[in-house]
Amino acid sequence: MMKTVCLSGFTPFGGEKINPSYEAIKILESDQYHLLKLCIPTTFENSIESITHILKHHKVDLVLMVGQAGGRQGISLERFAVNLDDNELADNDGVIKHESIIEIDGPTAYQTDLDLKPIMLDLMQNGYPTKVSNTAGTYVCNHLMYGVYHYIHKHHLDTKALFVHVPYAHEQVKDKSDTFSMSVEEISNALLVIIDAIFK
Ligand code: PCA
Repeated sequence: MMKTVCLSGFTPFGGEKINPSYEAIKILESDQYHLLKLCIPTTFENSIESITHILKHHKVDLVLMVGQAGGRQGISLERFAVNLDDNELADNDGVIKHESIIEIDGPTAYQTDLDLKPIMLDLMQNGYPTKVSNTAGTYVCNHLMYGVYHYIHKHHLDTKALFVHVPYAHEQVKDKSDTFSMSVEEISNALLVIIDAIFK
């Protein structure tokens, strides 16, 4: 049976014109997987629901959530989501959250069940610099990751989930000196390597 993969990226935020997370998903094609692609607004409100709505109506084997982490020097595989929104940067609704709990009845953190090391090794073998990250931050990406893990846990779903942060795309760093970037094509290929590694 063909696996169903829900792929989510975000809209641009923080003054950027593009978000490489969604640009990479847009061009990702595969005849091996059934892909459900989502572009999620970079807002605290309703971001989680964009994915839980899909999980309610489809049997999804993997949710691969992707976000931009400008300044990071490669792909980051996120290990933890914490039950906290806390950021100086407003979301795209203009909302700033300070020390705000995401799920009142949720644990302090969720940890991915996936073994991240083999995924990292496959990415490195394909030439993509990769790290396992122990924090997805406390902005909208962590918010989405936490909410989706909470939903999967609460509903005992047999759905794998991973959050991946990707660096800036080349076109975003033209006015930034000494900032790491990858092409959208490379990021897209790296996402496919991740999906293959998870189902290996
Ligand atoms: N990155 C932000 C939110 C949207 C995105 O692509 C983050 O890391 O929280």
